[in-house]
Amino acid sequence: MNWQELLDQIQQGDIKALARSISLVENEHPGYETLLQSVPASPAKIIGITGPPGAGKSTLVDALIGLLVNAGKKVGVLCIDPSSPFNLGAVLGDRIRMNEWYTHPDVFIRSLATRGSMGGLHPKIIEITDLLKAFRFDHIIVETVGVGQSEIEIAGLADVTVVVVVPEAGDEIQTMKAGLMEIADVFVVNKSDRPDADTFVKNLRQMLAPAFSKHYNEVPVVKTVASLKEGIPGLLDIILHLLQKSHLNDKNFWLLAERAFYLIQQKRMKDISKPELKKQIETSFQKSNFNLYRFIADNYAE
Ligand SMILES: Nc1nc2c(ncn2[C@@H]2O[C@H](COP(=O)(O)OP(=O)(O)OP(=O)(O)O)[C@@H](O)[C@H]2O)c(=O)[nH]1
Ligand SMILES: [Mg+2]
Repeated sequence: MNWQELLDQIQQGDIKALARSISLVENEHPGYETLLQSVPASPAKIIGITGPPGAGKSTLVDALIGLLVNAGKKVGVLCIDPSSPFNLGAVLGDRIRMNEWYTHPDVFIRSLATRGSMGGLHPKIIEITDLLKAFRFDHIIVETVGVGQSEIEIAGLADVTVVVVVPEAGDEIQTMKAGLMEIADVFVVNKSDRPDADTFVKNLRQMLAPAFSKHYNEVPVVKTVASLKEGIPGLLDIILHLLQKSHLNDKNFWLLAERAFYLIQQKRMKDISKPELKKQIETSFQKSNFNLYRFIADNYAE
């Protein structure tokens, strides 16, 4: 494998080379680290879009792509489907929602199944976004369904995290508070064509108040009707403003630390599997005096 040639092709804007490199990294093709280690630093930022299933994330992304492409930008989009790779529902949904962009030369869209990784995100998500950066996209958007861990993890990946909710989710908002509320840089209340939208926005602002007692004013709440492309320019302005601001504080370094932590964790855990652990424990149990701490000290000493 000539990794340098592949990287050159990616940097020259060869979409096929990009798609191929993603597959190679996904499959951990021998030597793929060489490619990643050669990717030069890039100023491209990651916009994370998360929220409950069906909130209108893909419709919103579709509208954001439209604005960015019109402004002459190149956009890379990753849609992460937390369900099994056999559930094609969400992938098909992305296809339909972003149909217009699948063949556009300035847009690249890829759906990734999480394949039951530890958290909610795709196990190679950091690496794949770095490949998109090598392609010199101006903007990279990552859509994840906010269930379980994924919404927490997206905050460690994205430079700006947009949380999309819908007016009817009144009860849900209480339960997701701990997760989604803390990670949101911007709240989008989509489907604001619904009659109870204003009440919902008011409730959301109130709910944000205790959580962000000091700076809740800093978390904007934007009303949109993604299906009619309403409210999208305002949202994009806020996102771009926040991206710019993230240059100025040390959030950058926290994000890099977060990503490094994740990558180190993956590397260290690489050869450890639960079924294998169970087998070893069973064997060791049959000997005598099983002790979990001694088992670990004996078998997994640093
Ligand atoms: N009424 C209304 N419907 C909307 C709006 N935005 C999206 N929808 C519809 O909501 C449905 C779900 O939209 P998606 O964009 O697929 O939602 P999603 O959050 O990406 O869904 P998943 O990726 O499956 O979690 C679709 O039928 C959209 O047409 C909106 O602002 N108002
Ligand atoms: Mg979607």
